[in-house]
Amino acid sequence: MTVSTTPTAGSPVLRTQYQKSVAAYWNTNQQDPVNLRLGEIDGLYHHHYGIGNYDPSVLAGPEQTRDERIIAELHRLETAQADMLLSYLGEIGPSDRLLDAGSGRGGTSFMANQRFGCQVDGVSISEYQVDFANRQATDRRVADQVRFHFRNMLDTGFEAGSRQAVWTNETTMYVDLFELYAEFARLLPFGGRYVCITGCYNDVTGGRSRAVSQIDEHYTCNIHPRSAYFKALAANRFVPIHVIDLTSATIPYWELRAQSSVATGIEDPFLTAYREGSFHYLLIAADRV
Ligand code: GPP
Ligand code: MG
Repeated sequence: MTVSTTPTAGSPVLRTQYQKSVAAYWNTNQQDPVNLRLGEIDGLYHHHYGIGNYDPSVLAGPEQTRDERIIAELHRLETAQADMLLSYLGEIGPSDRLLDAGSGRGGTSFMANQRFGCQVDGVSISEYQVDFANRQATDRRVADQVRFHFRNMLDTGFEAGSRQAVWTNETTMYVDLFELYAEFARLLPFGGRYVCITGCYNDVTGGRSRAVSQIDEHYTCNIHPRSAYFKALAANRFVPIHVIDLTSATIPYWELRAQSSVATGIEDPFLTAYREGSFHYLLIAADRV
């Protein structure tokens, strides 16, 4: 057996039993049509949700092509979510370097490269995802600019101050936020930007609701309270500049997904959690000072 290590630290990529179980989930539960059929549309494979209103005509048109229209619409909303995240990275030039922390099958990384023309590195603790995304990079002829690495976002091994911006697109529920932001503070120079889209539970309504616990169980994750983000950012020299509650913008995506052939069963817990107010879908953009 080989134990892959990060180049600088020499420590194993998967450090804990929990991380091994998360990696096992993403290495094996990968054939869900909710992700593959959407990705096949244009080769952007996302592992995050969507925002914006759906076009109601997708439900009204001819029955035989209805599901196809819904799938294309879900994909459009997921791409809109990634576009919004990227629009908060600030001024990025072709010579800047970006980090996608928890890069999945690479969708947001490829969009960033397209948008800014710069180099992007993605890290994931799933070797399946890293291989998949690197194959996509080759197919898209951007393998010299967009690279995916089997590395831990808590210990990326990249050089200190090497990134103009870092983002997490729905990945922070797998890690300790204090450890994560300590690593990002190392990677970003003064004035660097961090953007996060996440689901977090509502401190005002109390602890994890039943619906939030069901989401945790489904994905083997640990959704953090909203407050944890701001405590961990402040403790690591990050100052929020934008905080946007996207909860109402993501509900239509879940309503549409619930009516599609690619629904996975997690739609009801998301809709319940958002509607009852126990859970928020948040964008946070913060500057490293
Ligand atoms: C999965 O995206 C996203 C997560 C596991 C993070 C959890 C997010 C929260 C907001 C709590 P996916 O595209 O792999 O999920 P699915 O297969 O359900 O579409
Ligand atoms: Mg998905």
